[in-house]
Amino acid sequence: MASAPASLSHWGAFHAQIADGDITSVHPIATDVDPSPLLGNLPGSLRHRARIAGPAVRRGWLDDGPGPSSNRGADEFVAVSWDELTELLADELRRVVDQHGNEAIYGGSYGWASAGRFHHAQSQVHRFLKMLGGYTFSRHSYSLGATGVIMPRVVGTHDDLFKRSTNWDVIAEHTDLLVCFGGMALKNTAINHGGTTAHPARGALNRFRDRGGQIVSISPLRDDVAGDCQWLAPAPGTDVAIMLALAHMLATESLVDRNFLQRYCVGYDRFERYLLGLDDGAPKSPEWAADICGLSPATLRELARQMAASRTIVTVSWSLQRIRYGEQAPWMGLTLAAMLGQIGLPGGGFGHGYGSMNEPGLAPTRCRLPALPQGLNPVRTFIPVAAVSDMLLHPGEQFDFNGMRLTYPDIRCVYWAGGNPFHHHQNLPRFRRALGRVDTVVVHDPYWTAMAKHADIVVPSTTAYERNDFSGSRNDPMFMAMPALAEPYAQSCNDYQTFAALAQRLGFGAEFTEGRTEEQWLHHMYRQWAAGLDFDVPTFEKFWSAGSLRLPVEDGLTLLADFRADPVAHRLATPSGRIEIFSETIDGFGYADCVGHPRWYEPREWLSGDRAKQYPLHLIANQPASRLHSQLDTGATSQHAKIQGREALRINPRDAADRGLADGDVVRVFNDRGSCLAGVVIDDAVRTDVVQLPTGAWYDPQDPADVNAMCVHGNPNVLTDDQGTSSLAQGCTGAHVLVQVEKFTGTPPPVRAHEPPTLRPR
Ligand SMILES: Nc1nc2c(c(=O)[nH]1)N[C@H]1C(S)=C(S)[C@@H](COP(=O)(O)OP(=O)(O)OC[C@H]3O[C@@H](n4cnc5c(=O)[nH]c(N)nc54)[C@H](O)[C@@H]3O)O[C@H]1N2
Ligand SMILES: Nc1nc2c(c(=O)[nH]1)N[C@H]1C(S)=C(S)[C@@H](COP(=O)(O)OP(=O)(O)OC[C@H]3O[C@@H](n4cnc5c(=O)[nH]c(N)nc54)[C@H](O)[C@@H]3O)O[C@H]1N2
Ligand SMILES: [Mo]
Repeated sequence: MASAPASLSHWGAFHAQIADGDITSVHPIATDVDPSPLLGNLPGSLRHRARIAGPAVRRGWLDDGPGPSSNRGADEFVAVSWDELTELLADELRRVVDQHGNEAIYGGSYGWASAGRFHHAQSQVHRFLKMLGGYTFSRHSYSLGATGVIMPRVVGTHDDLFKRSTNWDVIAEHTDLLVCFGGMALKNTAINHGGTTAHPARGALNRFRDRGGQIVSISPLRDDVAGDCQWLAPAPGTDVAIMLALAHMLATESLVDRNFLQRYCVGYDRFERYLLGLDDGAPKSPEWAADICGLSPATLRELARQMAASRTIVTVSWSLQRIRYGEQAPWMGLTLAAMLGQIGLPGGGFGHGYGSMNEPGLAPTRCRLPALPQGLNPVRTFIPVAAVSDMLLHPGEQFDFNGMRLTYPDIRCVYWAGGNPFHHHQNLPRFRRALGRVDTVVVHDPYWTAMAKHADIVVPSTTAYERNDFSGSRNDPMFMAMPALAEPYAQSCNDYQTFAALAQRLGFGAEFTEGRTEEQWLHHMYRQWAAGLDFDVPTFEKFWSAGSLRLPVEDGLTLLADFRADPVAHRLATPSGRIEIFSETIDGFGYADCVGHPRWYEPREWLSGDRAKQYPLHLIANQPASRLHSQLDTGATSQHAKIQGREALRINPRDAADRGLADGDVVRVFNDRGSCLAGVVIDDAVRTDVVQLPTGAWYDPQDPADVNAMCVHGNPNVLTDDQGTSSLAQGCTGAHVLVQVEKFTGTPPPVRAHEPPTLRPR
């Protein structure tokens, strides 16, 4: 057994023990004071039976050729050689381009894949498809679909809200009160995009509390904040009404900082008319909000006064914008913070995503990171990322997005590398129907995920631990080498090699590889990067043998402190240069579902609506504590959290008793879109009328041939609504859905999610 040098994952840096080509155990690096339990998913992951051993083609596609098929996900596969795969795939790409044009390839390919700057699957697939002549692309993310559109319009940026957020140390030292809409879930601070090497959030919150700091957590789950806090559990999806009531209190009790609004914002007057109900006759008072959210007017009043009397940060989790009308919560949170007038003061103001990612609160590096050159996409057609089923089902139809009227292209080939739509997309029965319409689905993945099982052409990728790479994140001082820990599994190949072979066959091999091997690319990217820095870094060879490199960071940041200090020199990138509480631009779009100022909209999936009469439980489909999305669902940490092999559904004791449920039962969770099985955990940390079923259990249809089949494993996306946040952002709304839950009687069907499909020799 060999102990390998340190490597990096999205959820932490670690040393691994390796035996027989697999990771046998992992130990966090010594400097990580609060390592993530997600590391426990790595042992056994490299040789797991769910790995894709070699190239494979769906039987029906091989026999009948490209074309729409309802058999995706139910067919068997045929093993082919790499040569055959390359030929088939290159010919099919050529056919689609020749017959339908490059626009007919959807290379949205959204997903997190693995940490690593060179082998980053999305960078590889996008570079390749650009050189092929282009592809229909996607904009924004499932993470921040609404924020990514609304916040640049009203505060001039979305990235800087995270990258240049108020530092944890500043919060620990200066903040008195954290008012956390969506809580501040430490489970989510396990991870960061490019990898993460330290987890400072818990320690910072401990120091904050030791200084007397207080947390008010507004969330349906008590354990969204670890340790002491005031827990308020309103009806999910009503945060904007609560924020409005707090704003109403500030406005009517002369607690608004009008100097701040005057100097740094535009449009407060227009918003205040709405707030006070001058036009609609409905003041957004604590009484008004109480009817919506279920918190008492007294609680709201007291909170508003406490906020005005303290050094306060209003934080909004990312989950609050992953629901219908998701643009409103971050915009209204910012507006509330602006009314308090503390934006830009140490320990005061606004935060977005503390407890959503190990990024807000961490100091940004002073430099960019090495990157694979991407080139330009000759095709200009795109969709907002979560509109994928709409696009596939409605070619030629028009839709609204961010002030534009766009048309869905006619997609013939869907190309995915590094993501899992059967994890991330909503209404999976609908998505399966959408996938059935195209000629060809190509998937690169190391594992037989549901997306791979629904593909026509399956390309076995290596994992991050079977190749050399390096990685880092923009809010992490450590840039890490990621040396291969094991040989590639079976016939799996780096995505780079696959694209290089395809490019070769398609006639742009030299352009794609620039004549470099993996090793030469790492050297080249590092040197290019080093040459552009204004400080010295070691040679590549020295960096590689040291295993890591510490980058300079900007400590002690306060969000928008520079803007506060000088709003002219540091004007925001909004039309007015200021915070736009009223946006003329958005108002000018004329959307009914997102007007010129933040406001309350009644959603369909909520406890006080008509739909709740049939489906009376509000399901929170949040990020799993036991893994990253669907990744390494086979691992020990993920498996230990399952009940009878199914994803755990948490339910309040009262709601469980009403349904005669006991801990460990299997339940059917359903609505009119679909159903899944889950295992019961009864827990009073969950608000009444709410159930929680995290995302990430691999989709496992009881009858793979039936698009409407029940998922026997507990994937909540068979239930969620596939609708955008609004005409403005069209973001993902998967965080919430109404359901009913009943005890499942009889023998539950076996879970086959992690079993490979039937694979025949050629
Ligand atoms: N209902 C609901 N749905 C949601 C959410 C929610 O809150 N509620 N959250 C949404 C959010 S925020 C997100 S970000 C998405 C996440 O959705 P995804 O990012 O699509 O989910 P992952 O499971 O991370 O998928 C990554 C895939 O890449 C594969 N992979 C890893 N390394 C490599 C590699 O080197 N090459 C290739 N080719 N593949 C590789 C992994 O095996 C895995 O299958 O889910 C969204 N979906
Ligand atoms: N362990 C782990 N960490 C992760 C991920 C993962 O898969 N696993 N995924 C990462 C990714 S890609 C992203 S984008 C972030 C996402 O970060 P978030 O979107 O913030 O994460 P969630 O866990 O979906 O939601 C956080 C909490 O919001 C609360 N909440 C939900 N709805 C409401 C509501 O209507 N009102 C209020 N007040 N609270 C509500 C829920 O109780 C939930 O636990 O997480 C990242 N961190
Ligand atoms: Mo995300």
